[in-house]
Amino acid sequence: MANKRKVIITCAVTGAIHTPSMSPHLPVTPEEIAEAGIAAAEAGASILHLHARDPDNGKPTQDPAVFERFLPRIKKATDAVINLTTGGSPHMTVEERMRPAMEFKPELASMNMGSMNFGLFPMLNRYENLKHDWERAHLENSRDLVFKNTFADIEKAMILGAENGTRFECECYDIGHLYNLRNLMDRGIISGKVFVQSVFGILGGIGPHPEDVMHMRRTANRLFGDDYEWSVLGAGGNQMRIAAQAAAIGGHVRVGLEDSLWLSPGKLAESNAAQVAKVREILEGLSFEIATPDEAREILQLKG
Ligand code: KMH
Ligand code: ZN
Repeated sequence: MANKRKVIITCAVTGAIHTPSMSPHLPVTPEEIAEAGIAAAEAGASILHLHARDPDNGKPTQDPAVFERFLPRIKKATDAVINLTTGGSPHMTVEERMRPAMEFKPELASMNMGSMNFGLFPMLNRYENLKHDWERAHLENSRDLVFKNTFADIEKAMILGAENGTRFECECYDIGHLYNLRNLMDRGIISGKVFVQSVFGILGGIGPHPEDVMHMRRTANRLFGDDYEWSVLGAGGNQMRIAAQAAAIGGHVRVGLEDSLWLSPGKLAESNAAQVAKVREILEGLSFEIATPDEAREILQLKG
């Protein structure tokens, strides 16, 4: 008999980690971000996690005016849950990172659950010809970068977001981040069902080994019991493998060019929709059904 559990697919369309020189398919302009988001939703993503980029050089920006150029188009064409980043880029200040969520009051916003090293510099070995100066600095400067998310930062952002009815994709890059979230729950800073997005394979966080995925799941089960929904994202080439493993043990999945530029080893993903279609095929092959946007709203207790 088919397993009737509904799996939520999030698509993270462009992000702030990869840069335009790494793939010609990375959405950069508002038009490209809108088209990519709409196609991903049509392919089966019920949540769209969105960042913006400067249309001229692809550098991440949190300027609400740039979000304004693609959000209405996506909202008109899809009923996908809009999830705006508060992570922005690890190089930005916390205040800068909060601007789009404060302006647009989305159903969901990302919330990074701890400060950490965020090592992007190993990518310098892979990409020698970077078109824009900012791309090299972005990778090089990550040797000495702390992605700052103190308890004060998280509390302030969560309280401000909650006033707007926004709920959070709580991004946990390591086991300690689960304990941070538990502490926020215990102090009433966040309540209701929490949405944990476990991130595997960022240098500075937990690795992508199957044992890491199991450890994350077991710890989250112990800390949160029935009070959470779990999703995973695997960075780079770990994306599909981690999605399949996590789905098999009760997880939802996140794909998209923010997290991986690849469709399979050595083959760039030509679109976000291609990754959504691939993970959908894997999930349906495992006899799972895919959650619609309204089912995702219900599962995650969103304002709708
Ligand atoms: N880029 C990811 C590893 C955020 O937008 O808040 C995590 C992320 C951060 O999605
Ligand atoms: Zn993001």
